Amino acid sequence: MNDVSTEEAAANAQAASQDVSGYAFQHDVVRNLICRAGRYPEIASPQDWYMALAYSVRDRMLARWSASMKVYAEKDVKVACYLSAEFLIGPQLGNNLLNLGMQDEAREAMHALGQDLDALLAIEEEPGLGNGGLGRLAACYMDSLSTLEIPAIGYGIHYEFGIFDQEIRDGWQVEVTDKWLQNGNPWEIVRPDVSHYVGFGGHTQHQIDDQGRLRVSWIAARQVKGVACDLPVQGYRVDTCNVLRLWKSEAVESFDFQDFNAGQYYEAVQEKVVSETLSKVLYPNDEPEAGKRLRLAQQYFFVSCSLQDMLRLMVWKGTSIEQFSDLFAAQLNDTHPSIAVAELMRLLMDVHGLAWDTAWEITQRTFAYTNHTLLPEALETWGLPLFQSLLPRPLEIIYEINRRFLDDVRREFPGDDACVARMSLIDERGDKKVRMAHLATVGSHAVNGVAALHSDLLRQTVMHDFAEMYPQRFLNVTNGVTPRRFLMLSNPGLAGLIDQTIGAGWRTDLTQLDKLAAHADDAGFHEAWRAIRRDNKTVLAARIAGATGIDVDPNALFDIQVKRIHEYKRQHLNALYIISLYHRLCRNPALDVAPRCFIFGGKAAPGYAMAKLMIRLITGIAEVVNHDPVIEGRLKVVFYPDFNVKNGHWVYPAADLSEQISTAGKEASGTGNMKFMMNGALTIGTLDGANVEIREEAGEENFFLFGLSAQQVDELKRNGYRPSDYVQANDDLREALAQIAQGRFSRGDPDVFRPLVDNLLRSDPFLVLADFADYVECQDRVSDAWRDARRWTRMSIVNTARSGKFSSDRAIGEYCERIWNARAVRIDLAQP
Ligand code: 26Q
Repeated sequence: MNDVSTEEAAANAQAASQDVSGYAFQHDVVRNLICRAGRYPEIASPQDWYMALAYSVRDRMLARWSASMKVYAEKDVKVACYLSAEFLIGPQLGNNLLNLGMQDEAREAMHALGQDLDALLAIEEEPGLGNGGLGRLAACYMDSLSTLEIPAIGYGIHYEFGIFDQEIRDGWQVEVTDKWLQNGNPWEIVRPDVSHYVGFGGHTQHQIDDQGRLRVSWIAARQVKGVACDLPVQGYRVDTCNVLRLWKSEAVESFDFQDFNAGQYYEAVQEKVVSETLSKVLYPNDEPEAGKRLRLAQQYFFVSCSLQDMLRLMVWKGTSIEQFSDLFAAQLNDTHPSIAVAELMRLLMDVHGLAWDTAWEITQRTFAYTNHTLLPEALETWGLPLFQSLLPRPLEIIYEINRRFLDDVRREFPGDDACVARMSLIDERGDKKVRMAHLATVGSHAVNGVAALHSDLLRQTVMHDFAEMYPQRFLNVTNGVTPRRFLMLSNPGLAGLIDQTIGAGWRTDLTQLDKLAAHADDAGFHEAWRAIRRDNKTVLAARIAGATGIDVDPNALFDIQVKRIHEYKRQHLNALYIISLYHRLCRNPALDVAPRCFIFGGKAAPGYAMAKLMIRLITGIAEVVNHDPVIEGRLKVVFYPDFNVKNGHWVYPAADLSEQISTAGKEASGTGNMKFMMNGALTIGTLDGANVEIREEAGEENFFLFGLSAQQVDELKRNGYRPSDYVQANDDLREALAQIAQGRFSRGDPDVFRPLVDNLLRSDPFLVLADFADYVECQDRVSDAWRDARRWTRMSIVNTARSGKFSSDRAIGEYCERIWNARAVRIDLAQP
């Protein structure tokens, strides 16, 4: 690292950040416009201005980044590495301005240049490098790591195509390719000099070296090069700037060349295409075909690059290899990176020459594993033939880990062969498979679930044997979300009111929001609270009108369910309630119902037919209800297309009611539930995931609870659940299902929803019908509460006041203390 240039950059950045007039910044923007885009102001397009502004902001971060890297290089620090196949980071410009404390300065500078900052913020394409909760969690955690001044690296994949864009045509979801890179990404720095080679296929050779030790070499059939694309992650109002390092795959030239010499030109080109395909596309979850060869290759590719990168940093720092786990903690975000356990063993032994026992100790000390699901169909496994052909050496290592591990199991549970079979890293029933959750668990010193209930169920069910054997290893870290993006950035009105009321201390310690509770009965505060929330609803209403043409009344109760579409999340339970309410009004048009606007958003996996049908059901209900004169606009139903992080910015602050209605025991945590709560929405929900803790914090009187508990769900299923019993017993439910089946919501076509209705009537795996009556009753309690505006506002304030626990800063604090043994390191730009 070159000290002089770092100091110069730091000095310049300091000078610039001290220039409160904003002139220096304005000057930088123009310089970037001219020097990077080759444009002059008079002809610059909004896109040109956006790029120039983004580069100017990036420059500010790079000064902090290099200052951070210099300290990490020189000091004895521990680096937290977050390994994740997904980072759903959302739009960058607004968040970076917020964290740098430059929002006003940037607004003024752009204004002086004749540009509107909001218009520039609006044209930013969001990098959709994740499916949903798990990817967004990784992004929130990166924000908190930097804000808490923890040295950290996020490692992932630089997908060329992220999650698809969703359009609604004729009521159906249509997937459109995500082209987030088409205008270039001003935030990333591509580093061709930071690259690693990753082998695939081929065979292994075993030899005894001159000291009598077994040495294994893997003669790979192909290699792929991974090139680092770095994104700076700026902490909030601190000088720490960490890095998100995403790997892009490239062909290895020398390999092509060899083939070419042999006259195999087309094979060589093919090889190149395959290599570059590796980081091409993010796989949607819930895809039956997603669990295939390319997905495993992606996982190994990014994991191997990341571990090689950590080893390179270690060697560069001059740390001895035995100290690896003192320098790095590595968190496995679900099993997607769990091949890391075998890969670190391979690198330590085959490349760095360590003995098995030493390598294993380092590996276990380095890794920790976060589980995000109990759904058996979502637990990753890979068939042995596929594994063998793609990763022969890692598979050998897995076999050896398993051999030693099963010896331990036999010592722990003597004579219990069934237990050995259950715990084995290899599932031997039917086609043999590698169980990635078992590999991650055995190779880690800590395994955590993502909410208290989830961690308990993990210990009681899928990880029961492991929890018996290693009770100390299992713990809970309840998820959190970043209050920077999801409160300060997206709800500036509310954030300002909170500042005025309790001071700004909550911005760095979210538990201070509880001071708001003292104002929960203050009439003046109520008025201000309501006015801001109404403004937010007006903004969302305008967005809805723009995207769907549907007019909604900001005075209505905004009842919102936004999340990926899945049967276990039960958007169809919500839909059935809307139908029943609609029928009630049709039967008795004079009924006094509180006006409600039901808003849905979320993507269905392209191959998940039932989820797509659930979207069609919602749009079908909207077509009927929104145009029925009997309703007189009292009910509105909206499917807001293309729900993503950016749209979330308008949605969460505008919600009165947050729908968290999954079948108890199925939603590991949920994080949307926390975003809604922070912004003052009340929750209607089951005792599932983090809802349990949300209710504990908010107080049961400020939470609308319904439905079977996880234990009751279990019992009902064990005793033989018969959905038809519930239909028999409930006229409204029968009527609602009959209307769907008759084609009332499918333009008269009775065939459209047949699979959905049949599924509910015959098996209803997620107990929609069993929970229906209680849900309706609970929704009626919601309506009653809403009629009493003072009561509702009080509950809304209390929800925000009690949301402090759900900051990702609290969660990251727990990971640092209980799992990573990582500490804050102060970065001071003024003292390079
Ligand atoms: C697996 C194999 C092949 C292709 C894709 C996948 C895949 C990709 C993403 C499987 C699952 C995911 C994402 C899962 C996810 O988002 N889980 C959610 O994680 C949140 C953060 O902990 C929790 O709050 C949610 O409850 C949980 O559903």
